[in-house]
Amino acid sequence: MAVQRTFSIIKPDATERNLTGAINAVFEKAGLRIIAQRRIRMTQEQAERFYGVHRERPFFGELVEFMTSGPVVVQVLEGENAVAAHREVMGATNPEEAADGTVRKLFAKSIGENSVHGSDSEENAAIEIAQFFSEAEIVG
Ligand code: DAT
Ligand code: MG
Repeated sequence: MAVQRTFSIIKPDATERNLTGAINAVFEKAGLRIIAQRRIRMTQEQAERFYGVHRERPFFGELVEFMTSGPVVVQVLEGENAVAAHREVMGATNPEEAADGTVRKLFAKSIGENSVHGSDSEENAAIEIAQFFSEAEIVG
């Protein structure tokens, strides 16, 4: 096991319901350390670039519209096996399939408005972190 970094977003459905602290508490309880964090309003260009891998999917337009609909909190999390540990504590994409105690089971409204994003690999984590943070902003 190795200490890793992963990229996380608290999505607009969660910031709208004032859940930033509650979600961060779940992350911290899972052993993840918040080593960078900023609240932003994503632009259309940022959201399209960030979710570029899903460009051809039928839900792409709706996804970009949702991610730009309100404030998000972008974060870098650090911990043992952080990528997998974060995905586990986030829960399945569809909250109806998410395990008890996960962020999505606790808070997500639907498969689209599912409260959190987490990188799916260490390689993608590095790419996603670099889209939003400089090394100087990350304090491990
Ligand atoms: P995850 O966020 O669990 O990595 P993903 O990468 O497959 O899931 O999809 C990215 C986001 O796109 C997901 O968090 C919510 C949205 N999404 C995925 N599948 C969807 C669907 N069938 N309908 C609507 N939105 C969807
Ligand atoms: Mg994904």
